[in-house]
Amino acid sequence: MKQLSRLALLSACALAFTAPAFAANEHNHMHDHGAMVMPVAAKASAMTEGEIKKVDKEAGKITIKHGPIENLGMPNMTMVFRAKDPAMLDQVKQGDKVRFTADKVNGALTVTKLEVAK
Ligand SMILES: [Cu+2]
Repeated sequence: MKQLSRLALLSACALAFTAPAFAANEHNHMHDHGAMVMPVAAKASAMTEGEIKKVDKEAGKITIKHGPIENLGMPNMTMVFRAKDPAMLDQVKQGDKVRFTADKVNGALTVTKLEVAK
């Protein structure tokens, strides 16, 4: 009996630990497999929500009012990013709500993935 209740407690803990990781990754289908194995890494690459403030195709830059970006340790703010791929700038316009991932590429904060939120 003692053994059994201890086992039940352990599985309850495991469940509590696992559930938020799955919930956080529902947005991020690309990383579903990673989430199974490494929840922490998957969480770091979760997409951030934002709104396009300005698109500068000539400079290859994009201004986004964004929510917290966990992998960069950033709070909400409006800032300029470089676009990893110039084609990204054709996908969006001022006022669009987007989801994106950003990272430091050669020292510059760069949008590495961008999609319009539906
Ligand atoms: Cu920022």
